[in-house]
Amino acid sequence: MVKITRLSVITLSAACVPATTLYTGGDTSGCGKSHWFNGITQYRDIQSSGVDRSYGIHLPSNYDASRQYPTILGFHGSSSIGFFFEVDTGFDSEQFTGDKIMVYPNGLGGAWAGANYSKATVEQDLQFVWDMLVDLRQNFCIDSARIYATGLSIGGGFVDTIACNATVGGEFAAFAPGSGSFYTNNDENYQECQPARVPIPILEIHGGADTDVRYDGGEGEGGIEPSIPNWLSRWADRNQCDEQYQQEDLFDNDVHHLSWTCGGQEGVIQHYKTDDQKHDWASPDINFSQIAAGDWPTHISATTLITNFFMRFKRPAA
Ligand SMILES: *[C@@H]1O[C@H](CO)[C@@H](O)[C@H](O)[C@H]1NC(C)=O
Ligand SMILES: *[C@@H]1O[C@H](CO)[C@@H](O)[C@H](O)[C@H]1NC(C)=O
Ligand SMILES: CC(=O)N[C@H]1CO[C@H](CO)[C@@H](O)[C@@H]1O
Repeated sequence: MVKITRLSVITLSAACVPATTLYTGGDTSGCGKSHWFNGITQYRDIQSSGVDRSYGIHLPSNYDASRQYPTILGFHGSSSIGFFFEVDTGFDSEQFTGDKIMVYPNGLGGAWAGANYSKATVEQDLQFVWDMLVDLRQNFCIDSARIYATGLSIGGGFVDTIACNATVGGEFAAFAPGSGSFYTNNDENYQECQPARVPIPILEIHGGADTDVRYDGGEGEGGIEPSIPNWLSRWADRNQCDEQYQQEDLFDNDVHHLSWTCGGQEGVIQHYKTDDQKHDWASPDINFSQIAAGDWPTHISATTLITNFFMRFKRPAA
């Protein structure tokens, strides 16, 4: 918190100086390189931990190689690929990312590390994220203060795994799992999760009717999962948030929005519980993840909420 000692001087300058100094350390060697087929997803192959990996990248249709763009990585659910996450979420549409770079990594064996069925180890997948960030910065014009991660199901769980690793997670400004299955960092006293800084902005959206990754936790397909309230309270502890969160009940009490104030900053941790939603991506327009889960559209759009959440946060300088 800024302690105001000389009111007249400080209030004048406060209006034009950002509250925190932003990170400017990211490699910008990819700026100035032009690309073909902007506005259409392209695929890139990289080697990571000696294995062939790939990801899709969607540039704005009017991509300007001299402008640094916010960049969102979207991690798909299990038995899937980046393409399906792209279609289910609609992140590529102009209203969400007309002015951003979208990245859709592909997991080994259609999944991400953390579950007992995962093909990659946590170390391998974290290394892949690191190597992908290097490749992105060397080839595209990335704003390193505005890199974000979202994901669905095990992809959401892996977003949490990234957030808990100081080195790799430290590269990101904010995180947002959807219907996350949180298989990692569930050690007894929760000491394994070591985020890069306090606070780490994080938003989770979860269906109360999710029978795959149950709101109350327990045995999941790939291991034991914490209850969502437990997972949230752990992040509230790590982020040194006020104990009491704000809750608003929306849409005739079908949707519950929880918000934590951390270090005086409102809404650093946020959560939406949609009572009727099953295991899928929350959206008012039906998508394939809802059809696969035998579900219907819901009141809220995870894509809108997550995009708006991300845009509030930038990575501070170390
Ligand atoms: C983060 O992940 C990398 C890659 O797996 C690993 O080498 C490193 O030890 C991890 N760092 C921390 C602080 O856990
Ligand atoms: C993975 O964990 C779940 C939940 O504990 C269990 O039901 C399943 O049998 C395990 N699968 C494997 C391959 O170990
Ligand atoms: C297949 C399909 O209709 N997908 C939709 C799922 O929801 C997103 C976001 O609301 C839409 O953009 C997709 O078109």
